[in-house]
Amino acid sequence: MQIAILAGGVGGSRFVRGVRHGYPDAELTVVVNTADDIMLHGLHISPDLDTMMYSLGGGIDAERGWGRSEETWRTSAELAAYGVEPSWFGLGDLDLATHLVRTQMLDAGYPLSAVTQALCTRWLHDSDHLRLLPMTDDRVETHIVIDDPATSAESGGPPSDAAERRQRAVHFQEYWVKLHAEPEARQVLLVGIDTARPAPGVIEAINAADLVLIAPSNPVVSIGPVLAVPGIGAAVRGTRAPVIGFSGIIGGAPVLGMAHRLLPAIGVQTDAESVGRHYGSRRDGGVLDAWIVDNADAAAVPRLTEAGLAAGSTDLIMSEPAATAEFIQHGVKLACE
Ligand code: GDP
Ligand code: FO1
Ligand code: CA
Repeated sequence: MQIAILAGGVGGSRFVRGVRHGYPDAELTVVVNTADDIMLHGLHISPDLDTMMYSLGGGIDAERGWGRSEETWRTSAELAAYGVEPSWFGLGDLDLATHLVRTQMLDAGYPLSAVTQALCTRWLHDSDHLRLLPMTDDRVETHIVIDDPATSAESGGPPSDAAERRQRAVHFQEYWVKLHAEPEARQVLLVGIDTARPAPGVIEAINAADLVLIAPSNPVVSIGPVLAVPGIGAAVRGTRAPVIGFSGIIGGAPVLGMAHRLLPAIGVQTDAESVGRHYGSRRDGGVLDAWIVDNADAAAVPRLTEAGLAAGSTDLIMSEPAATAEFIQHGVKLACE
């Protein structure tokens, strides 16, 4: 069996570990968001790819959910001592080696997909039957438009009307890590998405899959960019495989992260039903056949069914791979009935 999974970082990797547990013999292809990627200190950093790679390879810091286990921060401290910015993004000493290898290979002309494959040879083995693909080899960056606080400072008070209010776009990492998602997100921009092409193997994996699974990853900044790469959304809409999505929003809030700060900016309420409707039923031009919500959101199931989705509720907490596998199998069964 071949399973294609669309995913982001922390939530995505927990989900993939559940898929691995539930389908030990399947060939898994994980299409990973790269719109969180950022260039810092001349290095190309791919947080979601690295989170996925370290998680599946046993090198993740389990408590943080990102970065390397047994990490140290001496290089970051030295950079700070030189006054080198940005100091708000922590690059661990072990993690830095990954960014150095990636950047060197990219500079030498290898595409990100080939670099990812090379990095993964250390962490994954052929016998894992698990492949990580970046959504694209092209540069795409999520930027968040916020009100520029400098505007009100300059004019000595808050702007009098919306037209006067100046805005600025910050990289998603700046919004999340530096600004802690505190400023209201006015708009989410996927810079570079229009001309991005799916990385080699992505469309083939979706077309050849027996199952396509959409992880409970952030709908705005993880799954959103993957589906927005021209050709990927269409492949998901057109595949012969059932497409099953799992909600990362439980009881009106994300289990972790900042989805509730970003969903309003794309006009979607922070609840499992609204996210399911946002992805939409393939019957009506969306990407889903089935949408699985947590028991806390069971009341939405009849409405989702009416909206053309095979919907069901179950316990969606990814406490350990076995529990995750259980809800994934529940979703697959529901979709295939
Ligand atoms: P990121 O790229 O590191 O932000 O991670 P993802 O985008 O892959 O996943 C983040 C999303 O996973 C958040 O919106 C969370 O609500 C969701 N998530 C995290 N843990 C769980 C869980 O145990 N169950 C469910 N259903 N969703 C979760
Ligand atoms: N998250 C933080 O909150 N602070 C950091 O300093 C930080 C550094 C970092 C370095 C490498 C990496 O792969 C991830 C890192 N993250 C950090 C996590 C990352 O910012 C986000 O959680 C994801 O991009 C959201 O998916
Ligand atoms: Ca991410």
